[in-house]
Amino acid sequence: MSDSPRKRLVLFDHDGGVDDLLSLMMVLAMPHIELVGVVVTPADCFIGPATASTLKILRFFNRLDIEVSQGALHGVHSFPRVWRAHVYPIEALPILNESEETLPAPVLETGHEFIARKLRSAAKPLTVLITGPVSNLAMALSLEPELAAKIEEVVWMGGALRVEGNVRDYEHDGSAEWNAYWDPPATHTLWQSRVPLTIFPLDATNHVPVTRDFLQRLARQRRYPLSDLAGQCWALTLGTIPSYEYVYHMWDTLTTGYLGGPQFITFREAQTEVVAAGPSAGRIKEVEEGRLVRAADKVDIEGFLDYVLALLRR
Ligand code: AGV
Ligand code: CA
Repeated sequence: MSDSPRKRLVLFDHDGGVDDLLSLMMVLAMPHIELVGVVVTPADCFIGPATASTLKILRFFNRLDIEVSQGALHGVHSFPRVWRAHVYPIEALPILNESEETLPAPVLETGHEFIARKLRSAAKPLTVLITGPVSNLAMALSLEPELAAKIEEVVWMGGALRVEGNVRDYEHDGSAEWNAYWDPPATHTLWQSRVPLTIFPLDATNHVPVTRDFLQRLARQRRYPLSDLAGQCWALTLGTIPSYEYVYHMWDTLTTGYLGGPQFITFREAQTEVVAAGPSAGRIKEVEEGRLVRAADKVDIEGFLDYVLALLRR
């Protein structure tokens, strides 16, 4: 732990997917990042095992001093239950259960209260990294709009601008990405705020499938406990993928990797709006005069994968 003034302060809100927990490991492994708190949103997970997994990963890094909060807000559209259950085997992995050190309870504040307190009390602006729905931040900002001044940048995995979405649901046209679709009104609310928004839509994350070749390279460095753990997490995703996705992707891990390796990503400016309801609910579409966001677009895939492998060598 260190309070070096040159470290970037990051508040992380994730929703307990395998990809989200891998992102937590990456952020903890980045030397120039100071993680100031973690929120677990009950979206692409069941909250119990997702919170326990989060705490066990913090314990694995010897960072149980970092506070964890549970989100209390629920979106309009539930994630498929089979996806939400992916987190159960993670919590049970032997490598996360070797330690006998007692896990602390999460804080009593709910996710949006916790985010508000962390921003309010921050001595310098925070980066808010979100790899699930944005409900907690949207609520915190609508209750206290002045907190926007305490945010350096919001970095969010979500949206599908010029590519198809990944929602397959009744009465939906497939144009939305799941994190935006879980709570379309919250996504819409965040879009009305003035915080600098950097987004990682499917347009960018489609470039980074988790390939067998990548997993093989990870296996070769298995002697590093973090590589072993990460490899087991990714292995659990095999066989869980709907056919239209073909393979698991580095959705959240690409987004998180940007904090440590921005040079591997190319961005473009996009003017966008959020569809709040109806058959395209949660769609983020480009429109003239829309809300300006910085959208990840292209990825230096080789450079990025090398970086991830290096980060996991510990
Ligand atoms: O839409 C991508 C988001 C990311 O934050 N999540 C997964 C990542 O954590 C939803 C999702 C899309 N396809 C999925 C998802 C799948 N096949 N399994 C689990 N979650
Ligand atoms: Ca996620």
